[in-house]
Amino acid sequence: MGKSLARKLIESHLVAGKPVAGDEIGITADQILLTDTNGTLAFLQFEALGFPHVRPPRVVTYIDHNVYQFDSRNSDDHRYLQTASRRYGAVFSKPGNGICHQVHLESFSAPGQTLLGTDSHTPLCGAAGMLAIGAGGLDVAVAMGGGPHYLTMPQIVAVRLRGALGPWVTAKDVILELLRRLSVRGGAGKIFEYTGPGLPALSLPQRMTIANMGAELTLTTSIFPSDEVTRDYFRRLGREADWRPAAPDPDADYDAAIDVDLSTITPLIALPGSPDRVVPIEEVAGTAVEQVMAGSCTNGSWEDVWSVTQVVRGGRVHPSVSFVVFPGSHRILEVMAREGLVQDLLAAGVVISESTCGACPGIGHVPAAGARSLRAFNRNFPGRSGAKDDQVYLCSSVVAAASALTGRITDPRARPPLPALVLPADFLASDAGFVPPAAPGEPAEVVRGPNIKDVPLGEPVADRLAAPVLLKLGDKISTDHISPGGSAALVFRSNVPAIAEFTFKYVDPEFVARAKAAGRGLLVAGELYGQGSSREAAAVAPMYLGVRAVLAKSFAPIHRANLINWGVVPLTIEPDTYDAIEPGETLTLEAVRASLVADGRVTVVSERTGARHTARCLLTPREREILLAGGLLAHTRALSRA
Ligand code: MIC
Ligand code: SF4
Repeated sequence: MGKSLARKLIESHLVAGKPVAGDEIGITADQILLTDTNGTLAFLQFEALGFPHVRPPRVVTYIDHNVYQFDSRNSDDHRYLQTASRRYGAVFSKPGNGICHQVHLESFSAPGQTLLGTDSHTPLCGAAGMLAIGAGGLDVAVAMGGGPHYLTMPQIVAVRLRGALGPWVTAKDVILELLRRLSVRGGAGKIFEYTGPGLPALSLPQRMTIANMGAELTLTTSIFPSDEVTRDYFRRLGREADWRPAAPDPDADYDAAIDVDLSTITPLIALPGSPDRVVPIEEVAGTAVEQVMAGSCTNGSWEDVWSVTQVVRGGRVHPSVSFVVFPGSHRILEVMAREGLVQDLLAAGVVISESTCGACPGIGHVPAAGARSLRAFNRNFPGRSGAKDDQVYLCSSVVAAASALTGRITDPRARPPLPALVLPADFLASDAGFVPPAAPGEPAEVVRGPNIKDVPLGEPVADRLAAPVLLKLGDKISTDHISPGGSAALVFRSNVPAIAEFTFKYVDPEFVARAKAAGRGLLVAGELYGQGSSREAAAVAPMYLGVRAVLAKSFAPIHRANLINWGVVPLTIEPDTYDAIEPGETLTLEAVRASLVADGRVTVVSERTGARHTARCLLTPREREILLAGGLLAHTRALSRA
């Protein structure tokens, strides 16, 4: 039997373990990307680990989230990232140069290579035949120093595409359809590898949208082959020399397969609250919206902004709607200007933002109380837009554009079909937004502003832990619930004591005070605890507030890795244990260390009822050492003292 593309890339980068689904493997990263949110802590940890220089051939630091620099503390972090990048060997991408994933694909992606990023949508570069994985900052810091990236070998699932998309149906609808079928849990522990006769009809930007939003399925990553479509795009980017073919064997073996007939997909909408609450557009057509947003790392390609322009050209954004477009990169904005799109959008009353994440994680354009916001973005977890009780719907770029004109969610199929897409002859643009690292021997000082605080250390796991349940949560708690976005919080990603104050802000405003008063605490949750972003703040902030273990029915993989890296015990519990636990009660975790070493079965005793439950924490030997020591930094410190 032949090999899938994902397996080939894993095997060619394997440095530890056996690539058997479910086993721990270690792979090398050829490329790394950092952002100005998680990347700051990652670089601080890289320094704390004592590495002299980045080891992978290509490391790029992007200022893309806090681009508006609302506060000098953002700029402090950016200056730190710029000077640290220069000193330690990373390319620096200036604020406004674009959103990491889009820019990375355009300027650095390389078919057949691996990419590790501090952001959960790093898999976007899988569209160009890379094995691209998102991780927490500490894991990325280790890989920056040349260490392997450890992960559980995923199952590799073939997604067999056939047919072609109909008029007004887009790649966004393909990924929303997968979310509708499989839910946000459906991809945990899996890689989706796209194959089949429908593939050549999907452009590279369409593949980017699908690979990007695979993160919402909780996939380890998504991958497309690098074929003639990829080559054509690389040629237009002026990077044909970087193009390589990358494909599965014709008789490739997969762990499972999913069939998707592109011709049967229709325009879809995700209802507020979760990207998998997907319904056909007919169910919500006519709903009034006050805000429409398009762009972001999911729908910020030239093709997206071109289709938006086609829809609004000659029209006028509805008086009650604010319509903002976030181009994915400065390059795209430059091509938009060259090709006349900027003029057409402005004439229709569209606001063109700097190329930044902006409204997507709640940085600016926060909706009014109760207002409905329709977004061609990827996430709509409650509160993510920066407003409590927000009403964010997700859709494609063309649905966004058609709705911006009418002020209501609008099915674009009533309109005549879009003209066939004609790509510009090239996507060549200025590279002035990149700053190279210092040449060898050139002096480069790292500047730490007042917002940069020391990175806290976790504590070794206690042998016996008696602590109150600080919060009992339901299913699908996202990292946006745990450590919310928004400009007020995001300014503190390099300042753990300060960002800790935002923990569970929208879920329970009393949480922080309660945790501080208790000194030590536990969290109890349902399925898929920690889904969504790779943000380490969602692990380190609760740890800083005294959370020593999370008892959940299941965990999102990146968040579980982050908890271990910060010395917080991730315990899996059965539904009846979950049901039996009351918020506020004290639980005793008996012989924790010994149990983690023995078989990972930890006895949990309720002080209230005396009931004894078993929770499980199955660890690899590497994870066990890290967790027992109180996390990766504490573990590394202990090793260097030994
Ligand atoms: C997101 O989309 O949630 C973010 C903001 O890009 C995060 C990164 C972060 O929180 O720093 C992600 O996706 O990992
Ligand atoms: Fe930025 Fe949104 Fe993409 Fe995250 S999902 S990288 S916040 S645009």
